[in-house]
This record gives sequence, C-alpha cells and structure tokens, in this order.
Amino acid sequence: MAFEHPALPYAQDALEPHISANTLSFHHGKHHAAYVNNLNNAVKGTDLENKSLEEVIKTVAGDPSKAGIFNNAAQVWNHTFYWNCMKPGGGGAPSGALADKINADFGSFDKCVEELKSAAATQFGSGWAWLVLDGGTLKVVKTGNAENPMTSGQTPLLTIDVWEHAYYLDYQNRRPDYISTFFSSLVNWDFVAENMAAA
Ligand code: MN3
Repeated sequence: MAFEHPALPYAQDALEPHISANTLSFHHGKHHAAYVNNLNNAVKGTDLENKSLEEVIKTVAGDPSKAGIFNNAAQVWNHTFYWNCMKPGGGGAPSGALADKINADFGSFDKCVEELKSAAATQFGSGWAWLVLDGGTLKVVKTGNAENPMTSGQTPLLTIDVWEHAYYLDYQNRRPDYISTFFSSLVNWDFVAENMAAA
C-alpha cells in the first residue's frame, strides 16, 4: 500500500497573513508531495513497502545505502507533523499538564520558548527545531536536513521547519521573524499536549 500525502488540517489560506497560501501551495502541494512520491518510488517492490512510515524511518536510519529512502520517509513524517503543530489563531501558552511539565523541566514557559527560538534560529542550513520527551524529560533539540529525534529514542512533541522553503516567500532571509511569528500566532499547543499525553 502506497504512502499517502495527507491533506492540510486547515485551508491553504488559513494561516494568512503569517504564512501565505502561496507558501503552503508550494510547501505542502509541491515539496511535501514530492517527498511522498519519491518515497513510494523508492520502496516499491521492497519489504519496506508494507511497513508503517515510522518503521521505515527507524529501519533505514543510519544506513548510508538507504539514505535516499530515509530522507524522503523522514521528510514525509516531519511535514505531516509540522502542519499539525500550527493552527489558525494559534500562539498563546499551553495549560494543564503540559504547562506544569514545561514549568518543571524548563523553569518557565518563557525559558522553553526562548530555547526553541534559539534552536530554530541557530540550526545552520536546512533542518528542524523540536520539543521532545527524552526519558521522561522535556528537551529542545535541533536536527539537520531530514533527521528526526525518534531515531535517537526521543519522542517528538513539537517541530518548526527551518528549511528556507518554509518561510522564504513570506519572510525572505528573515528567519527570526518567521520563528517569532510561529510562536506568537501559529503554534498549536493543544496538539503538543495530545502528543505528550499519548507518549
Ligand atoms: Mn519543509
């Protein structure tokens, strides 16, 4: 069964003016779609074809001969996760168990966001910044290119895509403005809380 390209969880123009329909038409409609297409072509007729996306990622991680499969599989997963990390009218602060856990592990919500912003801003070149659960503790990590913290045994709770294609049409070289807007107006803390509850 082929891997699918999931629809966006909101309309293509729903994140405007922060992320334009134009950006999402390329980012979701072209980039994400291409990763799905490339993955399906790469696993066709192999024993990876019937595994889950997570199983494919964990199976081929670290195998240089399967780097193409890893990169496309992880980018499919990372993007589907990223779309859900945003919502129209997002931003603000979490509440409940997630807020308590952030306060316990970072000292404050502001400190947590500060670490996330710093990781996203300082990832050199293409990659991702993440909030993860690592052995029961919340941590901020960053990864290059398609890398995903799940291959290090960490559970992703939140991500922000800092590949230039995520922001260049709307923010050009101003990655910090995109990151700042992500946290002020887009981030979906309910999704993060669900991921923590399911971990
Ligand atoms: Mn991307």
